[in-house]
Amino acid sequence: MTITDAHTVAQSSDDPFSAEILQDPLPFQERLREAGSVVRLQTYGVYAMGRYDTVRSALLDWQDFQSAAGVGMTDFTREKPWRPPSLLLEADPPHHDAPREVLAKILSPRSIRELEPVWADDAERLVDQLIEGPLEFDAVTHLAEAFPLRVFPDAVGLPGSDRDHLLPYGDHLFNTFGPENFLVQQGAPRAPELSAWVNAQCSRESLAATGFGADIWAATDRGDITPAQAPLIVRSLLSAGVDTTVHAIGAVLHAFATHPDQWRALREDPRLARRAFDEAIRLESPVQTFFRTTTRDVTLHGTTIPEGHKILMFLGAANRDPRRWERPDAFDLTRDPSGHVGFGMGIHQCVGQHVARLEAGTLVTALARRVKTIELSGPPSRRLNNTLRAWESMPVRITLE
Ligand code: HEM
Ligand code: OVM
Repeated sequence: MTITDAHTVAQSSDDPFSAEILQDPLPFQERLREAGSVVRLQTYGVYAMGRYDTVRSALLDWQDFQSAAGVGMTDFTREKPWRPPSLLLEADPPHHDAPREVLAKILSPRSIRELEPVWADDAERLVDQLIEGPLEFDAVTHLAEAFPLRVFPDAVGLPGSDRDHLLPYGDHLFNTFGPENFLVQQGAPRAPELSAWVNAQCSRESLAATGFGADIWAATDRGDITPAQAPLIVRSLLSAGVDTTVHAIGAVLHAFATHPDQWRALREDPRLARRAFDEAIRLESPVQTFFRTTTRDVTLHGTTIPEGHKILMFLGAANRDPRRWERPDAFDLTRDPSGHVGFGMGIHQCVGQHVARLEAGTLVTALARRVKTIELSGPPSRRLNNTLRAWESMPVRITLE
């Protein structure tokens, strides 16, 4: 990484989508923050930012940094996207407004309150089931995947038993926000089949009479959105709602398994469950990156990003920026993690964040009731993904009260 003067842009020859950096992105992220506010990635000819202030400002500035050209590396104004663009994630105002308003209402804290007792009960039953078996198990399959796959498709109103298709679909989708590298190539053969399956779940007829899916279709009856928009908005839930929470729950479980003092603190004060989840999101940033595209020449701290260029925002780097966070690498339940950008910021800030917090909150609370200690019983392994910071497996051992 060379740092050049203020009139030319800092450059980096690192490839953040290489297997080596995806395996452990933290050293690269530090180099990125240190190199400057805006750094050009020579491998791809795109710009990158990793400092908290810069990432936060860019997220808030949707006028200069648009999403409609795609939030991956592909520029939708030059290249055809692999699937029709999302009406939320890959849209700008005014098109973004109506879908966002509809979904924000359906997923608001108030609307999802009725799910709390249901999910709390589901979480207790999952934990009860689990602790009847061996007390050494894989926390990815048995908890991080099992719980979201049990509760979220039900809440959307998906019928059927093939809900496990959601995981490889999401894995591939999040890979496609990066370059067309080995990870995209690995996922490509199954993509048409998985995509067709997901699209088929989005019609009014395939969805249950109640649930988030039905709520989205009901908004067409009121004229809040058009019937052509509804299936794509349901698709957003199925795209963004599963792998994210799986790896976020993985993150909080890993944090507790490696910080026994924090687990004890949680058990003493179970109200800390939600703070623990946000602190784990800050620390791990399960969604590591998103791109924007400049709508004009934008000058930041002396560096001009020309119009029509892609900028890669490192949420993960911003969430560990020592300029913003004290002891950024510590998992610390006495800290206030609010203001982290793990859910984004501004008009695209995660519309599903209350759902995610409810899922994790009910699961962590159920675990804290029964589980006295949780520790790694072997080395966990990463699942590489161009966007997600994910676990493939996490062997743990628990002891009970
Ligand atoms: C947007 C992260 C869970 C649905 C976002 C964004 C981030 C994010 C960073 C901002 C994208 C941008 O600025 O371009 C996460 C994380 C989750 C999570 C870390 C889990 C802990 C969920 C869930 C749902 C969901 C459970 C659905 C129920 C969405 C949608 C958007 C979004 C539809 C697009 C919103 C818009 O563009 O207006 N999420 N998400 N997410 N998220 Fe989440
Ligand atoms: C969508 C979508 C897909 C992936 C992620 C996301 C994190 C949204 O289709 O709207 O937000």
